Amino acid sequence: MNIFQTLQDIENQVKEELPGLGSTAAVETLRLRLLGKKGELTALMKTLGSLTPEERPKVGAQINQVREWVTQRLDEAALAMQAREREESLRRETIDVTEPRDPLPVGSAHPITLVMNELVDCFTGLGFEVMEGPEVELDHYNFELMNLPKNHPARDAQDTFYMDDNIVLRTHTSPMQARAMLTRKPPIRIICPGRVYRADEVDATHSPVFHQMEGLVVDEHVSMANLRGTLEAFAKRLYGQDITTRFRPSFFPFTEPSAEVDLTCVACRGKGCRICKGTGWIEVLGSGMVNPKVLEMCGIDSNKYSGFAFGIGLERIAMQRYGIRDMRLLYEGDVRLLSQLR
Ligand code: 2NL
Repeated sequence: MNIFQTLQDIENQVKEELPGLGSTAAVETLRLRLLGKKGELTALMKTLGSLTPEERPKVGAQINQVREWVTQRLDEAALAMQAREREESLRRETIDVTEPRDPLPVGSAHPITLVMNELVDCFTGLGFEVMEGPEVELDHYNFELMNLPKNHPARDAQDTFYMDDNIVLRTHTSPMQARAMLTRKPPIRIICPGRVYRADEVDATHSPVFHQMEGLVVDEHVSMANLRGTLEAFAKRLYGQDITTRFRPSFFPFTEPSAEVDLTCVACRGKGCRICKGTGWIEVLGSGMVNPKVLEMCGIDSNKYSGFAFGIGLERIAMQRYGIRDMRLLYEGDVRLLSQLR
């Protein structure tokens, strides 16, 4: 076949096919077909050997010219197509960062945390300071300093998780208050909220892990009247002005005298209902004047200073507040329940 005809044919192929090619990959396929090792132009070059020495330079120049022309056309096309492909992919992959996403489910604090925060607000508003401490405690702080010596029968009332002879999971937050008395000088006004542990079987009203908030005031001339006034203010602040307190004699080794404190039933405001079993009162906390023995063991002169203390169970308040009859519901983490209590 005529070489010039073939060259013309190659030029025509480029002119016809190039405009219709849709991708850089198609351009490269055409490049391979014409200029590759087994390409048409490469094949033509190989035929130069069969020409006469006079023809050879002229035909060789012609082939080179066409090859350069083809190379240029293909390069141009490839470049234009790359730019277009890039633009397209940018458009296709654009993310609209202003587009509203699916709503995230909103979490909330646990009922125990809500109650704890509320009580903390009440007491910090009355001038108390929050102190927190370890949940693993020395027997000395948890029991000895609270007037519960080893072999004292009252220890049995607080079934204790012993780590070893001297280390326990705290059965109340009192050890932190003992630290406060040991390290500070009166006036002391603190609350100690936190997790406490007792080796109880799980049932509707018991859990081996629960929460407590204790309060302690130590100063000169602190009296039972101050205790009652403080708890009255707390009750009214928490539940409203019509709520009051009722003190009943009780016993704790760490306070003397001691009192159980009832609040007006919040459900019936004192009229008597199922929740307060018709009495109009709900038992909410334990309290008393700090036993002078406890003051002395904690390095405070009981002739100069006196104090009051109280302990509030947070689970009980949360259960009353949210009408939960079974304590276990507070620990199961069932979102269907928790999402209703905010
Ligand atoms: C209850 C009773 C109470 C205390 C806790 C206390 C702490 C110190 C000294 C004296 Cl450092 N007392 N704490 C006093 C009376 C009662 O808790 O029923 N809690 C749920």
